Amino acid sequence: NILVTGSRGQLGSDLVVALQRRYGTTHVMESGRSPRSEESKLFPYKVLDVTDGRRLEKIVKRHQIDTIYHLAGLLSAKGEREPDRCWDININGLKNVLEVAKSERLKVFYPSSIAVFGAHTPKLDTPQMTVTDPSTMYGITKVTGELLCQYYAQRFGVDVRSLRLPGIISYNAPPGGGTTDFAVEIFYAALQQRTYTCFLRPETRLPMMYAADAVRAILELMEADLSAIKVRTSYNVAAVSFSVAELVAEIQKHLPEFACEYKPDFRQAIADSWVCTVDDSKARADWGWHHTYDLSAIVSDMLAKLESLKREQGARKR
Ligand code: VAH
Repeated sequence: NILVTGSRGQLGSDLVVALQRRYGTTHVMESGRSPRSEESKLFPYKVLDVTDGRRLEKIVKRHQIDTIYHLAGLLSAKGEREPDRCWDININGLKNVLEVAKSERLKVFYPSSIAVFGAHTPKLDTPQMTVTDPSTMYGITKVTGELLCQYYAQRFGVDVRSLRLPGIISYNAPPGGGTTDFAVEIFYAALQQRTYTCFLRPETRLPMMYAADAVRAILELMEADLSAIKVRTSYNVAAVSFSVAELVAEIQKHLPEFACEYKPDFRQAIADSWVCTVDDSKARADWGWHHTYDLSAIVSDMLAKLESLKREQGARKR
């Protein structure tokens, strides 16, 4: 059986659906810090704070868990507001997962991030092996997390696999507390108010990925032959890189009246400390990674999906 921590987050919401489709609903146990909502009572769910290692171990043993997708964590912007909590959840939570993986012989997925990069990392075509000198607490926990994963893999033989994910664009659940959140918020704003105030400057360029691609990357990494996995810190994976202005222009192709204003805040410095494009040739060579959604495909699909969600909600109300 599979356990997903932080299953109701932005990535978890999409990953859980894919896991349920692949392995069957009853084999996917979701977990998070808050009690589940009424509508989802049909699916296995446990209240779990990942910093509680004892409870985690109990759940793993009682439900014969063999694989954990460990998505619980605090993102970059929130992490800057609450650095102590960010360290506690991101590091002690991961340590608990790795400990139980070691004793119960579990397989683990760990999401790292392009937030591991920093001021001295090459900004273009960032290599797999490069300087990782993050300036945020979130980035520091991700670098530490990658090294912890590699340590548990090499020292104790834990099969833990990881991706350095870029910003994720998705429509099932809103993002919470990240610096790349603008790339999701902008779609809701474009459809509802036809205007958006962005907290980053127009020329800010970041690596991004559509959730469908991110979910497939995770599944393919986890299903790859053990012998194919050569990187035990975390694989660079890339899809698209675009500036905020380019995203706005692409949305305007569908909604010409849409306008974006810019009011950069503290998140600008975070975005500026990251990279623009990532070299993911190692992931492509080792286990066949490839992306499918480019910017125009992401924008058309996002707008279509959000429109149809709105129609469904409207129909339900009536
Ligand atoms: C954040 N979405 O904005 C995350 C991410 C690439 C950055 O890890 O904090």
